[in-house]
Amino acid sequence: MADFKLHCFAQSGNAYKVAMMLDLTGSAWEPVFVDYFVGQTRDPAWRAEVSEMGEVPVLEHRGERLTQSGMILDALAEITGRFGGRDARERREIWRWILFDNHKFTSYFATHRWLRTFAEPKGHPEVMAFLAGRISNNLGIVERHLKDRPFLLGDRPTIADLSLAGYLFYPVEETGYDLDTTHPAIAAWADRISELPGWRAPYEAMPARAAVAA
Ligand SMILES: N[C@@H](CCC(=O)N[C@@H](CS)C(=O)NCC(=O)O)C(=O)O
Repeated sequence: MADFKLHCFAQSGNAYKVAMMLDLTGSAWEPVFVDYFVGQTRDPAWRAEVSEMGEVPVLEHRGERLTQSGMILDALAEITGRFGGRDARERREIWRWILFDNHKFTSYFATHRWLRTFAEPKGHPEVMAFLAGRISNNLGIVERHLKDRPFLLGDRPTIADLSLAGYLFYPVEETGYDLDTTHPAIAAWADRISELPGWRAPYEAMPARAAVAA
């Protein structure tokens, strides 16, 4: 029987951060498909029952419902004893990167991908240009940081890596970013994460329906 139930859909990189952690820790988990593309997360009944914030991921564990990927990753690090900080300094460093990720790294990258690939109508060119500028700056920051260390905190992967990498395993046709060409340190880091035992790509780990205009 599954210890964890993850409310998710495969196109969600935020849900994927948690799916990746569950896979890498060898946790017994099962997905609960959320039909985002027909508006399930905007359904008042779903919000009342599953998440008042109207977002996945939602993780069910022992009668508790956890939301917000960063907080869920932190809880899973505590529950599994894996990928967390070993001392207070490391725990602060992890949160520093998760906050940067949620505010800037994932948020602009995911919004850009959404407006480019799934939204109808597609994003206005001026909006896309604004997002591209922010993404370029943020990718540059992470690229520089990873030039001389294999993972964000150094030699060992942590939940900070899983948070920031959440959207980097989707096809280039979806994201519009070929990081192998433009950001080699980030691409090598993503490869290192994908080589960890138990890793699966987003469309293998979580259920999907073909995207339709939401
Ligand atoms: N800060 C949140 C972001 C979660 C989020 O944006 N989830 C998206 C899917 S990737 C969602 O469920 N959106 C639902 C909606 O906008 O209706 C986290 O990290 O968990």
